[in-house]
Amino acid sequence: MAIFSNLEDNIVVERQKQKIKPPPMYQVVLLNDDFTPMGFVVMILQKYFRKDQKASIQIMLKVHCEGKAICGVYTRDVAMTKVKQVTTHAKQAGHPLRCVMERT
Ligand code: TYC
Repeated sequence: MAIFSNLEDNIVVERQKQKIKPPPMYQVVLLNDDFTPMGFVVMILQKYFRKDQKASIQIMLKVHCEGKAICGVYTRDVAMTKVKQVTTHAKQAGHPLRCVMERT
């Protein structure tokens, strides 16, 4: 909204084109390795990405077979938090599981 005063001192209110854009989105991606147990990856998908057991197993198997898979798409801060949580949890458990974010 913009408010002007014209030559006759009238108040003129103009509606401006909305400039708000949707936020950039980031996909959180799990990467395959040869050591992290499958059950651990399934647990991670359930705990941090709110997937049910069937979806978690499907995503884990896609990573295992194809090298990577998308776990979810989030705004920047949420995606960064998920990457940190997964990486920290894996490290604490002694697994080399890698999780990264990519701009969509
Ligand atoms: N490839 C692992 C294994 O055979 C399983 C695995 C799946 C590891 C997904 C990481 O993101 C991953 N134990």
